[in-house]
Amino acid sequence: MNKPLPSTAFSACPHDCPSTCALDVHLDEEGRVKRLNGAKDNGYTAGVICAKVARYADRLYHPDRLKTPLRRIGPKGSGQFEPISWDAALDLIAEKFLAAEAEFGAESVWPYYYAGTMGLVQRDSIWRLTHAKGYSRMFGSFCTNMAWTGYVAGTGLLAGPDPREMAVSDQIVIWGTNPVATQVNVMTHVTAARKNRGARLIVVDVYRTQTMKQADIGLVIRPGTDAALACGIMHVLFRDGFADRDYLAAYTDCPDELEEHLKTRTPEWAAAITGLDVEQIVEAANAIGTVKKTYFRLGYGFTRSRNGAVSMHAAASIGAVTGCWKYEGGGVFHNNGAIYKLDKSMIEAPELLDHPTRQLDQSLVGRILTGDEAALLGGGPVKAMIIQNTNPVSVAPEQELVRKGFAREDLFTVVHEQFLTDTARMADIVLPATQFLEHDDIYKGGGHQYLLFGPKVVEPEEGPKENLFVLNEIAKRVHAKDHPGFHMSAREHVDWMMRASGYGTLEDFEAARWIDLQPDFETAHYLKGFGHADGKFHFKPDWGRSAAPNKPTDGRVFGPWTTMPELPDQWDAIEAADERHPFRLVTAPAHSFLNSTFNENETGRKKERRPEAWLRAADAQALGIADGDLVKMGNHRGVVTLHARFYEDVTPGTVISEGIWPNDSFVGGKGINTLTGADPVAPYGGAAFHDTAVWIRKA
Ligand SMILES: Nc1nc2c(c(=O)[nH]1)N[C@H]1C(S)=C(S)[C@@H](COP(=O)(O)OP(=O)(O)OC[C@H]3O[C@@H](n4cnc5c(=O)[nH]c(N)nc54)[C@H](O)[C@@H]3O)O[C@H]1N2
Ligand SMILES: Nc1nc2c(c(=O)[nH]1)N[C@H]1C(S)=C(S)[C@@H](COP(=O)(O)OP(=O)(O)OC[C@H]3O[C@@H](n4cnc5c(=O)[nH]c(N)nc54)[C@H](O)[C@@H]3O)O[C@H]1N2
Ligand code: SF4
Ligand SMILES: [Mo]
Repeated sequence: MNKPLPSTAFSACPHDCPSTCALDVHLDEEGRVKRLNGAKDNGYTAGVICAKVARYADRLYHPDRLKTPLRRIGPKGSGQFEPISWDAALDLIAEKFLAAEAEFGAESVWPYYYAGTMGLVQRDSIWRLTHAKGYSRMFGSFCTNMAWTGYVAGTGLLAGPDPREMAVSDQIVIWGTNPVATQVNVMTHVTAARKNRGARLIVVDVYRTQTMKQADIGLVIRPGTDAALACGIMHVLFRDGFADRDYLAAYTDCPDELEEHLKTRTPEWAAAITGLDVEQIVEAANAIGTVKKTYFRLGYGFTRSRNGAVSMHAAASIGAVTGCWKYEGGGVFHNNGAIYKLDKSMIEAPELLDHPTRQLDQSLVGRILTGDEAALLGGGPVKAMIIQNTNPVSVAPEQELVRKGFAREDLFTVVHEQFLTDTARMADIVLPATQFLEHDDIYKGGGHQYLLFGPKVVEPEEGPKENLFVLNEIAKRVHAKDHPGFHMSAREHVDWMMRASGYGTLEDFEAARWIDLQPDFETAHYLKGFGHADGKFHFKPDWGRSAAPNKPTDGRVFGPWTTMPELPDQWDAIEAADERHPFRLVTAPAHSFLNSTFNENETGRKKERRPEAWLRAADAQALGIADGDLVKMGNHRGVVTLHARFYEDVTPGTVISEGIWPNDSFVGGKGINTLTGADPVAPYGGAAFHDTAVWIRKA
């Protein structure tokens, strides 16, 4: 029989993951999506993607996908909705937004979004509406603030050596990230280096992750003590003659001061803080000191603490002491945000904002919706929201307040979603959203250097609409200031942005699939100077005044920033354990979920089993807790109920809970972020998701 061969389309992964994979999409004879693969000819993706995206057909054709707009008919959060038409939904949204504006001012409307899609058109068009109407702006703080602030404090720029250079490195240090779960492509290049060159792998984490299981040297430290480890390592580097003094003199701001300062930061000092043995610290320092081509891949995880910016800066400083930056396969990489010089003005229309508006902190959504004056920045209440690409009723900290806020009968909430998430369940209007294979967009990689086109591959069913459509339709109905961006398709936006940025046209882009924007070697390795005005790496950042890619526009500085250490040092700002809260909780990512995305998927859910608290048997038994017992875990923010599991590869007093599970998968319906704090981290905000003191007892 002559069966027609399945055809292939291409796209790019839209999810909030540093890998931003180039995808091949395999279609069946009816044009339905079957399976996704990593593009082999993309130098970073190199044919590999994670399992959850490979089986994307499960998500695309999931029976629970939202197909029609819904209007709430029961109490808030009851899950009782009735279908309505798109026109009726959009008209009602406009009516409510206009009413809020008339009574409470335009800033009572708060468009709220995050990176559920990383597509620049679909994710960021919400700014055009925000600017055009003078609605409250959102300060994004869930994810990157401490990491970017800390890295840029040192380098002056959010960019670094080509991530593909990991494959030609002699040693890779994976610090505070779990790439086997969170960005699998790092492991592709690490594995190549190990196979081809016998490269050594060093991993720093707070438990023995799947990544650490592959390491030659695995360092399990106490949460929030990375700067102590970094200082202990740098002490040995100076002491034992591993510091590259020529490099230090040419490329850094105050090497002598640093050396002097580190004299007391001995391995013994660092061991007492981190929980490591002195020998482990010395072994790691010797490894880093003797291998010139060392590539540091610094992640986000270790920065999600109240001292996170300081930890990132301290870890990044190690590379400036050894001078590993000079070598191909060496240097310190975190993210490539700064290499993409994109003109986003058609998408975001910043010129439409003609007066200052407040910038409400995304992570403080619970406090904001419950009327906290400080969080509201002294302004009036939030009365209406449109939410796209994020699930705050699960992922945001201080869930008790978040739930209370979203339960307000006087709050009008629109949630544009693919599934009936915990947040959508709280909405007044739910709008069905397309998935990335059903709309066009453009994506840039954080963990690499490609700009990728992600075209629509399949037609959505009747019902789901793309973000761009929803925003443009609302803009029209709320009489937003007009802008050409409100009248362009996603393809037209991509074409405009490519031309305006000097990267060619959509036509070229579509034919090429992606553009490699890797800067030249000398630039990427800062051999012509670092990003600061003086061209130096700064061991001594001007915390509170330093440049950072993501800080509030009104000059706000947060937390006890005036006590941030001048030079790399352990900073005592974490939520320390005390007698009443003897444990420190880290809410690490689950392999099969991506934040709360994919937790609708049966296969993934089965793999992850259930929400659990992993702690040492001795810690548990001292509380009369047996393996598998149901336990309560709590602090002043709230209490969650989940199962305990004995787990020995953590320091005493540390608890790991993997994954952001749907709230109803917890006994009692309260998710893990009931326990995490929203207080903005010094100096430029961010949420300390892995820095929580808790008590535990048998349920
Ligand atoms: N499978 C999966 N992939 C994901 C995600 C997911 O949830 N699941 N999330 C996506 C998103 S939004 C992001 S931002 C990235 C984040 O990816 P990563 O950069 O990997 O950051 P995290 O996932 O927060 O945490 C990574 C690791 O940091 C460790 N960690 C926590 N506290 C400390 C500490 O104090 N010191 C040290 N040394 N380590 C610590 C955790 O145990 C965890 O193993 O991943 C993306 N990819
Ligand atoms: N306890 C704990 N909490 C955390 C973290 C942690 O490590 N521990 N990590 C934090 C981090 S790093 C982050 S980035 C945040 C992320 O948290 P969120 O930004 O909420 O990300 P997701 O949970 O992935 O939810 C994204 C939602 O967007 C929807 N979506 C995807 N594409 C589209 C689209 O095109 N249009 C529309 N309208 N919707 C779309 C998806 O269906 C999904 O429900 O969570 C934070 N919360
Ligand atoms: S590894 Fe990250 S970017 Fe690649 S397919 Fe998976 S979620 Fe998407
Ligand atoms: Mo994130």
